[in-house]
Amino acid sequence: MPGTFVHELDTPLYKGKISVNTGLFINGQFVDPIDKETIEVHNPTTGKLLTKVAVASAKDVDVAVKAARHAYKTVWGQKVPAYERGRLLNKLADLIEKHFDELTALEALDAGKPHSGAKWDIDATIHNFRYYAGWTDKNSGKTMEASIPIDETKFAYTRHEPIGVCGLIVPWNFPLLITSWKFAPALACGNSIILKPSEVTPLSALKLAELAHEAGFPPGVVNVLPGLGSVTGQAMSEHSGIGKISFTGSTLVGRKIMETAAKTNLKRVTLELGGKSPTIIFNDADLEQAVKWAIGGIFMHNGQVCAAGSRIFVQEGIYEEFLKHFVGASQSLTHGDNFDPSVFQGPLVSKGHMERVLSYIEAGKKEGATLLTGGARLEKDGYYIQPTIFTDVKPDMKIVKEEIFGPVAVVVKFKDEDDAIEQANNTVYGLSSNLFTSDISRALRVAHAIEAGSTYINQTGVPDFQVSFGGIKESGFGKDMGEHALEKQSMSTLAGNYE
Ligand code: TAP
Repeated sequence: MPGTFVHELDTPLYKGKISVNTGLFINGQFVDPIDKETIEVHNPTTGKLLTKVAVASAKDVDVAVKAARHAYKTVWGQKVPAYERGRLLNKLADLIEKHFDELTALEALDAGKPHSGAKWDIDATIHNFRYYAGWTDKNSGKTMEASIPIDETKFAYTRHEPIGVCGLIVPWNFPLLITSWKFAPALACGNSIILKPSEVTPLSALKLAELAHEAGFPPGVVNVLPGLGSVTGQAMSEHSGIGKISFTGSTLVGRKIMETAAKTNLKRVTLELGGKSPTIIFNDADLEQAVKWAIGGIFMHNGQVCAAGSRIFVQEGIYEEFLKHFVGASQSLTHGDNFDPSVFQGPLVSKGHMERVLSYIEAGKKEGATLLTGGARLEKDGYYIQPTIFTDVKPDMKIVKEEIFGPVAVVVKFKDEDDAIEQANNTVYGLSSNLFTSDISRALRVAHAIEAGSTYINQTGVPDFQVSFGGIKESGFGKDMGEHALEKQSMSTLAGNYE
C-alpha cells in the first residue's frame, strides 16, 4: 500500500532528498484508498518507474466530500475570519519557500520540466499564494439604495459568501502552478477543497497537502485525491456535495464535466481548456526579438503549454528571413536531462503523449505539408521529440486545426492586417495570442480584433498572477489568476423598516 516515496538526487542543480507521502489526503491525514488501488508514476527523462501512488475511487471521493462539508460548516467557511484565512495562506507560501529546492526537483523529476522551468513554476506558485492571502479580507459586496417601496430607511446589501466545497481538477503540464491558481483563491474565499492532480504528475500535489497540513489548515479543509480522470474526476463531477468544479485540461474532458454537472446538481463549472494560439509577426517587427519569443512560445516545455503559439503567421516581406532564423534557432536548442543546467528542452511528459504528438507529425506529412525541420523522436532514453516546423499548410489540415500540445509549429504567410486577423481567428479555440510590430496603433487594433482571452504584444504568453487568464470560444470560460478568480457568490439582503 502507499507509503512514502523517498528519492535521493545528486545532480549539479539539486543534491538532497525528496520525500512525498503517496496516500490519499483526507480530513487532515494520509490514508489508504478503500479499494487499495495504486497507479504507477514514471520519470519521463528515463521512462523508469518512480513510485506508485494511491488511486481514489468514487467511495473515497464521497468520504472526502463529507469531510470537506463538515469542515466547511464547523471550522471554515463563515466560521473563520478572513484575516485568519490570509494568515494560513501566507504560512503555506512560507513553507513552499522553505521547500523550494525540493519542490523544484520534484516537479522536474515528475513532469519532465527543465530545472530552470520548474524553478520558475515554484516561484510563481509562491507569489500566487501571497497574492490571494492579501485578497481574503478585501472581497466584499456592495450597499445599494432600495427604491421599492419608496422609503428612505430601506437599503440593500450584497455579501460574497463561499460556495462550500470546490473540486479542483488539474492537468500535468504545470502541476503545482496551475494547482495554485485554483487552490489559493478557493481557500481565500472560504471554500473547502478537493484537489485531483493528473494521474501522470501527482507528486507535487501530495507534497502540497503535507505543507497545507503543517501550515495549520483545519482537517477537512484541504483534501487531495490522486486518481484517474475517468474514475476520481468523474466521481467529483457527479457528486452533489460539491458546489463547483474548477477545471483545467482538454476541451474534450471540459465538455464531459459540464455535461455531468448539468445532469447532476448543476454545480458551477469553470473551464480552462485547450488552445491553438496564433503568433502574428508583421514586417515592421524587431526580427531578432520576434524569432527569440516565437521559439520560446512554441518550444518552451516542448509546446506542452495551453497558450503555446503553435500557429505562426508571418507577413510576406519578412517571411523567408524569419523562417531562416526560426529554423536555425530551433535546431540549436539543447535537449536532455532536466538537471543539466545547459538543457532547454526536457522530455515530453509520458510515452502515450509522445506517441500522440508523433502521430500528428505523421498526419502533417501525409496531408502534404512541408516538413522543414525535426519530425522524429530523438535517439535517447526518455520521451524526446525534435522541435518540428511545417510550412505549406492548409487551414483544414489536422496539424493546423487541432491542438497538438507538442513541439510542433506551423508557419503561414499573410498579406496584410485583415488577412492576419482572419487567419488567426480561423479556429474554434480562443485562449491566447501574440503579436509583434513596432506600430503601437496597429498592435492595439489587432489585439482587440483577435478572438482570444489574452493577447501579448512583442512577447509570447507569460501569465502573471495579478492578471486574469482564461479563454473564449472552445477554450472555455471563467478566469484563473487576478481578481476575477475570486468567484463571487453574491447574496443580497434587503434591510429597513417593517412597513
Ligand atoms: P485532460 O486529459 O483533459 O486532463 C485534465 C485533468 O482532467 C486530469 O486531472 C485528468 O485526469 C482529468 N480528467 C480526465 N478525464 C476526466 C473526466 N471524465 N472527468 C473529470 N476529470 C477528468 O488534459 P491533460 O492531458 O492533462 O492536459 C492537457 C490539456 O490541458 C491541453 O488541452 C491543454 O491545452 C489544457 N490546458 C489548458 C490550460 C488553460 S489555462 N487553459 C492550462 C494547461 C493545460 P487524468 O490525468 O487521470 O486523465
